[in-house]
Amino acid sequence: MTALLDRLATLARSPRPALVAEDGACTYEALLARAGGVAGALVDGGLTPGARVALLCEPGVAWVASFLGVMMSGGVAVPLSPLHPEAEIRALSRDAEPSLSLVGASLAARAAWTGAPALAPEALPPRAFEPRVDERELAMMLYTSGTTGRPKGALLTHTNLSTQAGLLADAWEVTRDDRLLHALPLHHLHGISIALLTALWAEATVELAPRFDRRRIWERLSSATVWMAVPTMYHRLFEDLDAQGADERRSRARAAAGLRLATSGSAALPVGLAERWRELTGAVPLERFGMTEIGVGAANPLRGERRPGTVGVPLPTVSLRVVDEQGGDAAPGEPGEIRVRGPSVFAGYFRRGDATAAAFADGWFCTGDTATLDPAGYVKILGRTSVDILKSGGYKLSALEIEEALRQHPAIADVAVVGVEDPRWGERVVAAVVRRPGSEADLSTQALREFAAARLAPYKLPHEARVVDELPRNALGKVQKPALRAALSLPARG
Ligand code: MCA
Ligand code: AMP
Repeated sequence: MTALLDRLATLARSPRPALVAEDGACTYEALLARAGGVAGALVDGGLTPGARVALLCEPGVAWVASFLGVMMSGGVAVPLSPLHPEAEIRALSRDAEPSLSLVGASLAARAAWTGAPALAPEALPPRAFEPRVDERELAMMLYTSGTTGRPKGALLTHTNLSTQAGLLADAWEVTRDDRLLHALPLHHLHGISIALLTALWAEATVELAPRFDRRRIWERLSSATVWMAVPTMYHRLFEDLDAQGADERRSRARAAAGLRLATSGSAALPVGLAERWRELTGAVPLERFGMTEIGVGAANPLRGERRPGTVGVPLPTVSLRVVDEQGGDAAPGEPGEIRVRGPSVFAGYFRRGDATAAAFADGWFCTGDTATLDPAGYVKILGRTSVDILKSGGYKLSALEIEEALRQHPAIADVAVVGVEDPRWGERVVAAVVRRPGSEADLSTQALREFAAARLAPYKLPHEARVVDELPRNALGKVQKPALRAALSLPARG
């Protein structure tokens, strides 16, 4: 058995509230019976251990029961997003080759996109199910964008997920008395493992918001003890707060100050935002650094000194180095690449032995993040080594993937995508396009967003499109993105 499933098995009779969501509320007992129903149906449906199961549901009880059910069945959950258009779901499903899919009733019309026989989780009768799964087996595959045009499937084992949930529940002292307000998407590690599984590990209650709705989050904060977010969410909450009258602002400040813990991750939290949160609540958000492939690597302490502008110190069991260009440990204060090793580090990329091999050096996972370590061990992230990886609103985006989608446009002869610093999104996506000679098509930002929306999730669409005569290229034909930025009068990257 696995540590996480073991713990959940002990909660199979727990009357405590597990979830409060749009599609209902349930106790741990009810949640685990529903998850057992999913696991049983998958096994009855012929699922073999290690086979992939696509998961396409709105956030809610059905999503969580489906996810836990796949884990219990010995299958590998592949969470897809209702935000993704048909072309993206089809492309990810072609890569994942799921044996079965679990598609929520409200999304039934999309079941065929997964290319697998679909079960509706709401229709499966609850039942007791005893998992027979080993820690070393795969539990989940998450698609993550990278330095290639196509997202890669990152494979996480039961050990990875158990370790991550246990580490964070300990570090953040999460208990059954906590209530986590959860508004993160459920197709990335932050929403799934860092937030949801950490809370379930501790028998806490999770309020799953159907989406991030600023007004609603302010309303619901007063009944929560824990809030986990990306920096853009803090920015959005302040935008909404600033639009309120004095009385409302005071009442919201009281609600936020009542939280036991507010965390920030997935992208750099600007120091100004952290300070505004401190003015409002008395404490800066607890900022931590994570990655799909490693879970949370470093975090500021719950009780000790939180240093704004840093992501804190490595968590227990996480070995973290900052490595200089010569491959040795960088001196304190000197920049280098963050490399990580330990039981939370993933098992590799699905059917991409080449990419997996390239991601490790001597057993250490190479994050592609540049950072310094100070003498007290605090990690300060300076940026990413690749110009082709952007972070917008906490989502990792591949410039190459967006370029590929825009290149399908008949009037676009050439295209390059760059990220530009932005107070709301962290980075804003700017596409420079070269018009095909003789074409008269509309290449405005709006027109290109509409064109690309059929191929890409809305959060990957360019915020801005600029038509240029040509792209600066070097002798090998590679686009010079720093020169392009300068030509567009865009600021250099941080
Ligand atoms: C929404 N839009 C975006 C983004 N989000 N555009 C660019 N980047 C985005 N991130 C688009 C919408 O489609 C819409 O377009 C317009 O912007 C305004 O949308 P709105 O609904 O107002 O946005 P929002 O709901 O406020 O969305 C912001 C958000 C969302 C809630 C912050 O981006 C989000 O959920 N981000 C979380 C990502 C995340 O979980 N990352 C974790 C990766 P239109 O106007 O055309 O309709 S895991 C990770 O990084 C590691 C493990 C870690 O350390 O955590
Ligand atoms: P993802 O691949 O979506 O899991 O995103 C992981 C990446 O998010 C990391 O490699 C970092 O570049 C970035 N990231 C996560 N947390 C932070 C943080 N607190 N500060 C800066 N960057 C972060």
